[in-house]
Amino acid sequence: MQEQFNNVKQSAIIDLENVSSMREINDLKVKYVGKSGLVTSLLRTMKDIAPEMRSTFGKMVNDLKEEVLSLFAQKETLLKEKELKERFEREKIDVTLPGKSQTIGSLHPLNIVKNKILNAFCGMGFEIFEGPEIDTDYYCFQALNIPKDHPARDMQDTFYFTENILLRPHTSPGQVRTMENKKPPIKILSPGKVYRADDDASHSPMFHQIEGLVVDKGVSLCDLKGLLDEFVKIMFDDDTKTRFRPSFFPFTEPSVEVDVTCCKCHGKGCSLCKGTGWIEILGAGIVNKNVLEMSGIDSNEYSGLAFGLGVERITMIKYGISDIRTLFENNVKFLKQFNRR
Ligand code: FA5
Repeated sequence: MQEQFNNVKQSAIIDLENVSSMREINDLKVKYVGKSGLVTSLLRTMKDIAPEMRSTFGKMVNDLKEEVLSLFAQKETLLKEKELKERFEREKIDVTLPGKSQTIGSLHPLNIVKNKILNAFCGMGFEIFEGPEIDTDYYCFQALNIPKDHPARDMQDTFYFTENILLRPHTSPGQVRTMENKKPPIKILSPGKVYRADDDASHSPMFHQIEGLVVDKGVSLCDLKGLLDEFVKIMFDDDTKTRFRPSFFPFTEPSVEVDVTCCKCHGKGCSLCKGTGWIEILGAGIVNKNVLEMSGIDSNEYSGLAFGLGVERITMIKYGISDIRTLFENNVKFLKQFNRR
């Protein structure tokens, strides 16, 4: 009998030597101490044992069971330590390696310049008014003294949805909407996206304009010149020169276009400025009396000045960008140059 017990124990020792995972240990537990396991089966032979020997036999079976379980426990401890060691080895990290640095976003150059322009004018007492990008023929043209079929409509190659609904080709409708809702004195800026069927190195089909409007008693061309000279001084370096050129806009009389010296050639003449040495940044003028009257403002009592500038143009001049399209390609290498943090 003792030999049978020793054999079971010996067999458990040998089996345990060959296991290498917790799953195998669990299988072995079933083999030895499970319901039909080798140790448990010994108890079933109790009926063949002489009654006076039964308690000794029962104790021996229990002792054997405890010994086998203790062998399992020892092996389990060893295996767990081994598995933990292997896991640590697998998941080892070198805490001395440098971390991955986070890329920090920055404002788009157009937003940097737009904010600078808005700040320059807000510092001179202007308020901001934003109008809709999809607007009517009335606000974009008729109320600006450009009747239907007027040749001046060709100045802005407009995208129409219907005969009367269009993508605004300039921010000048902001003038009309403000004058309809506000009594003078008025001093507003109307920034936003505008759309035209234009596409080359200095023209984009979608671009940003900022409209400025001042309406008060006695506003004159001198005020316009002083205001824009001050603005150019704030925006550009001291070497940048300004030029006021007579021009035509149906909504201003007289009208001017303001040019600054070319960023690329500094006035010598190059492909960007088409050999002239100058780049136009804005259109401006004294608000046409018809426009004031159509918006309900007495043109005998009040006069106004207005200007509309292109944010892309000013950005290109400030940063020496020769192709407007680079501003919309979202090339991170290009955009990173403007991250001043
Ligand atoms: C106008 O849009 C007038 N509404 C401006 C104005 C307002 C005049 C108030 C008088 C009084 P113009 O079409 O010239 O004007 O455009 C103004 C500026 O927008 C230009 O000087 C230029 O800087 C910019 N611009 C015009 N077309 C484009 C384009 N396709 N891409 C990028 N910038 C443009």
